[in-house]
Amino acid sequence: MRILVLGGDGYLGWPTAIHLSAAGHDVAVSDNFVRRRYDEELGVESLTPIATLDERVSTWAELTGKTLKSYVGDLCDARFVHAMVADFRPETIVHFGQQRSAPYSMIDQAHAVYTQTNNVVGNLNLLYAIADIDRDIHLVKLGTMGEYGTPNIDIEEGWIEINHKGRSDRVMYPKRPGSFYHLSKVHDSHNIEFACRIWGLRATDLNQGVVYGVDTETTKLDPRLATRFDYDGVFGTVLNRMVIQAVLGYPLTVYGTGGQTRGLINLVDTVECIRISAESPADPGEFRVFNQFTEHMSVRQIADTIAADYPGPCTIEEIENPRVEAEQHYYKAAHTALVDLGLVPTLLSDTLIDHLFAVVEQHQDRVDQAAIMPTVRWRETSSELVRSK
Ligand code: NAD
Ligand code: USQ
Repeated sequence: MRILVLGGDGYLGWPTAIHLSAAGHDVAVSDNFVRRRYDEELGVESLTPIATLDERVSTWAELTGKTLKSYVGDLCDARFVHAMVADFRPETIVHFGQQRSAPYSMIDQAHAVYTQTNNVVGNLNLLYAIADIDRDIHLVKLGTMGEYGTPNIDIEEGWIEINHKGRSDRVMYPKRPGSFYHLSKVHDSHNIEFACRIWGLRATDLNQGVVYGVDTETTKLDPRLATRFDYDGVFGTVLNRMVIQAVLGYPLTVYGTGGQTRGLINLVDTVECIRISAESPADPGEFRVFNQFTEHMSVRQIADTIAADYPGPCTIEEIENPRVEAEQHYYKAAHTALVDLGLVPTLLSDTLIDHLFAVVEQHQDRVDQAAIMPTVRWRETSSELVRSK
């Protein structure tokens, strides 16, 4: 199958691209490298050294003989998107190419506007390119579990049957997300569902939980194939951050009381979920939603698990929550669709955490401790109107 991976230079996009290539697909990657520019803007860098996309692609060809075509450009540039899709003629497009940090989107007005423009416009350009060039292309779009928020009822996989005043309907599950980033994904979901309905496009929206982990079978083949690993207060996700904090002897930063519960997924399962979704496409006109996580834990449970596993001293500190979010809430979310299609979950284990400790120990001299504490506060607004490039 011909698969185009957008955001193919990112944390998840790169390992997915080579996972799909290793599985025998004809893969192309696309990116505008803006993620590397956020690092420059914030003065941070990935814990793991990462090669350029050109070096990654040539290393993959050297090791496997497989060629990955690459397209460098901005998804907000409609002409670029159209030309790329017309040139590669993919059967599946996997869309990872967005600004994905909730704190980044909450820095100030300029970052909120940038995030929603980048994400919503890029996705719309893609929908138009698919509609114009080949409506049979299957769009596999990365959404997020955070689209749902933390409702006081069970979370279903994208759709819910509602009975209201004696009548019933199947409607998109109500959304109540917790950041302007998460909201951008809600807007995307609605735009995609609309495109499926009016143009007959086929799409799978993957509402993914928080990803942790640093390598897969393919990235481990050579250090030049390594993917990024973020730990800073803006881009680092909770479990990855806490592993680094443990190794550095830094208290694990639980925001508030830590009762907030999130779906989690290991990087090796992320890349498998994408393969499974691509190989079992949605039907024409279908807007299909899968909840892509394998287990759920509260932030406090994550901290307790890491502290218990760390061989040295490790403390946990509840710090003032910089976000506005429920710290105690009901959480029961369905996540059976991907398992039904064949996913065999890789659950968090001491072995996995120990491996992460070892990776961090290898690169700990690259950590900037000043970048660990959170700096972005949800309640604060700033009138900074232009985002520095
Ligand atoms: P990432 O920032 O590492 O990768 C995203 C890539 O997209 C980057 O390389 C960036 O340069 C590129 N990009 C952004 N805007 C672009 C544009 N306008 N044009 C071209 N390229 C652009 O993020 P990630 O962690 O790999 O996440 C990938 C996707 O998965 C995102 O959509 C994110 O919302 C979703 N997701 C991530 C997680 C997680 O825990 N990392 C969890 C759930 C969902
Ligand atoms: N948290 C802490 N301490 C930390 C970091 C985070 O307690 O040091 C808490 C946060 O307050 C939040 C939870 O951990 O309650 C998750 O935070 P996170 O930064 O790990 O994840 P989040 O901001 O939700 O975003 C990440 C990815 C995003 C993806 C999302 C999946 O950056 O791209 O969409 O996970 S989900 O959370 O399911 O929406």
